[in-house]
Amino acid sequence: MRRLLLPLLLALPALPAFGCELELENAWVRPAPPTAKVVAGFGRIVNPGTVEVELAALASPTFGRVELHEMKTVDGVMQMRQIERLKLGPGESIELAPGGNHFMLYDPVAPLAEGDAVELSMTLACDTEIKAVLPVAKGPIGGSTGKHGGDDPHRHQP
Ligand SMILES: [Cu+2]
Repeated sequence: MRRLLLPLLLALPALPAFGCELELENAWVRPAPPTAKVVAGFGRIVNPGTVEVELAALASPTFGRVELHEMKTVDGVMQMRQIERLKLGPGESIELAPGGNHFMLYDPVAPLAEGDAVELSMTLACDTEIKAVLPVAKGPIGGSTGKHGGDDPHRHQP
């Protein structure tokens, strides 16, 4: 085993920031009543690169604060908790969907209506900033969202 160890260590140089990026796919923000102090956003965060990427911060010019949340069952009760620093290895992704992980957007500066767009920036630990625009819609746009197929075709819940 010792003979194998050395070549392995040599094959792991300090990884440069090259290829450090995240993509946000099929993202959308759920419409909310004008009085809502918080709205939720969904989509899929993908690491298309060749290095591990760490999401350090989220922000939006039209919200006071943005967090990434996960749903956890604690003592039989569903609770949401902040994912402080999401890490995705090369090729990994995380799904944000109703009933599960989500963006939590606090304190909108103006009411959101369907058809609006929300700017979101993701700051990575490698000092890269990724900007995305999320449509305000009742479901992911560009997916197979049929108007007659009910409100939410994406039911991942058992
Ligand atoms: Cu939340």
